[in-house]
Amino acid sequence: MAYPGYGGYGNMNPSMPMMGQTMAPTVHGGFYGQPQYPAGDPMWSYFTAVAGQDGEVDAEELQRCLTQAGIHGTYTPFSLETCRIMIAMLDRDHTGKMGFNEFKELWAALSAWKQNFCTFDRDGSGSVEPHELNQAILSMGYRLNAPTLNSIVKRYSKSGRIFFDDYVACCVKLRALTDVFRRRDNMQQGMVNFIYDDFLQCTMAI
Ligand SMILES: [Ca+2]
Ligand SMILES: [Ca+2]
Repeated sequence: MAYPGYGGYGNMNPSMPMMGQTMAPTVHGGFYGQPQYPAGDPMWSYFTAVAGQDGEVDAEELQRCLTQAGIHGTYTPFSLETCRIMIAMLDRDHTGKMGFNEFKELWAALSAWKQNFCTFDRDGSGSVEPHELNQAILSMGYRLNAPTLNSIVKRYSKSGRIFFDDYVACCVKLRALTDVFRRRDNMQQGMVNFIYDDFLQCTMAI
């Protein structure tokens, strides 16, 4: 199956920093042992307050801060399980927690996903229908066939509806697995060779 270039992978937020671009050093000391951040990054002080002493955000801290920030709006706050998925999926440096860049990436993605969800949840009931989840996924730029969309719906729906929490878990996973795949797909043809351990490493973390 041919992909229409990168667009086929769902490049929903092109303005966000991607892996490989110049970003702030990691929380653990940067290059010379001292973290350096762009002066006045409004997220930094918020992040350090959330992260606490260890300088990184774990699932409980993430759940607390997302609930307090009210990102879920009128919807049910995120479950701890979804917060675990968010961390597992966006934990690029494999610390098991979220550093500053990972946190910022999640934050930007969450706002976009919520906006997208709201456009489909017109009556504000907190859930969307399977065909609306399909439309949402396609509107993010992913090109998936019907059987794939069906299996996603089966996995993320409850009594035929998809709730905001599950919707976000679905978006996180789709994005992270697509990133993993895309990074290995040198020819951009939608085809990759995985060795067994590599495949498990990519998918079992979820
Ligand atoms: Ca912490
Ligand atoms: Ca991390």
